[in-house]
Amino acid sequence: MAEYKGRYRFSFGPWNIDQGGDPFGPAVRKPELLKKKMQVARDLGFDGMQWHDDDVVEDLDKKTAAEISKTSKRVKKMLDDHGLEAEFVAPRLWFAPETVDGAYSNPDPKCRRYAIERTKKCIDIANAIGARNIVLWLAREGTYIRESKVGREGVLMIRDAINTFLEYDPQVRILIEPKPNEPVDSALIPTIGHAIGLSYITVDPRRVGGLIESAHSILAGLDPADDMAYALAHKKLWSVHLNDQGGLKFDEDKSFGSYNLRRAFNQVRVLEEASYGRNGEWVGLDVKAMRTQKQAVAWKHLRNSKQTFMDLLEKVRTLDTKLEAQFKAQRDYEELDRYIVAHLMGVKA
Ligand code: GLO
Ligand code: MG
Repeated sequence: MAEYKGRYRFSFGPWNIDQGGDPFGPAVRKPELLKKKMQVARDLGFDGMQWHDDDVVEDLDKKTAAEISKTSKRVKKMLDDHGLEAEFVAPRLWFAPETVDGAYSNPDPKCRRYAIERTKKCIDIANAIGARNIVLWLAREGTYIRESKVGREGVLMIRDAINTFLEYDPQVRILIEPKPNEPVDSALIPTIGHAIGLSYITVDPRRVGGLIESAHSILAGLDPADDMAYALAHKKLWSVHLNDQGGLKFDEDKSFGSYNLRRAFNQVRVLEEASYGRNGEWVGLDVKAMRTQKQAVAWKHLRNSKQTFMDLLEKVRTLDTKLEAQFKAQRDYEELDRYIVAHLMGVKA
């Protein structure tokens, strides 16, 4: 067991208190003001918030540099007033007409230029609200049909874009959030292994790392705890989006641990044992309220996810690792299996 018993810092983004719309039905809740979302964060004991560039500056594409700076400062002040920090800003590169067929890997050079300029604005916003990290969720960097693009070229275009950002701001750190599909059929950077591989072919690999979302690993058929372990081995797990997922479905963003408690336990364990957080890493909760949830209580998924993390942390810290070592030495994995299940249920093995 690691000797570091750090305090975990939690964050979520404004999109995690949403209106409940889905591809088959409209919004079922009214939008909440940013101020209200910050109050929820503060009241639930979160330490920070995550941002899309246009969560900070609405209609970003239409704003001048002076307007961007002024609005960012206002949001920074709101954060300060609520005692919250900004963890990262992510460019929203999946909404504009220029990003219909991808952002950095769009076959049209004009569209690629748009994506790069938009990301530079995102970096400026991050600096203005006190975040050193930007997150690239590469939503549309991929294909709907394999023959539509040359995969190798697409990967190198993404690398070139990342190099541009590393050179644009010598301090910025770039966290790639991989996802295998949705909205595209097939992503160019589908897993953390791809993201880390990509980091090594940039001009400054020390400033390119990863953010792992549980659901995205599961959608790739992988175990999120193993994905986290892989990134930790490379010293490149710089943030997480904990949530849960009922198998290979759409990206459900369920509350952490709500579907598979043991899988959640192993994620907390891998983080704890690697002293995650010691270098300032955050625990982000990328969870959504169920569509059935009424307006007034559409924040409980955040409270519950954080509480489940803390409860599982207690389970990690009270695990009898001597007993576990004995089972391992005897190669009695059936006994180990039952011990873990019993420990999670709080019953005798
Ligand atoms: C979608 C992603 C998305 C990102 C967010 C920040 O599947 O999880 O919510 O986390 O845009 O980059
Ligand atoms: Mg996410």
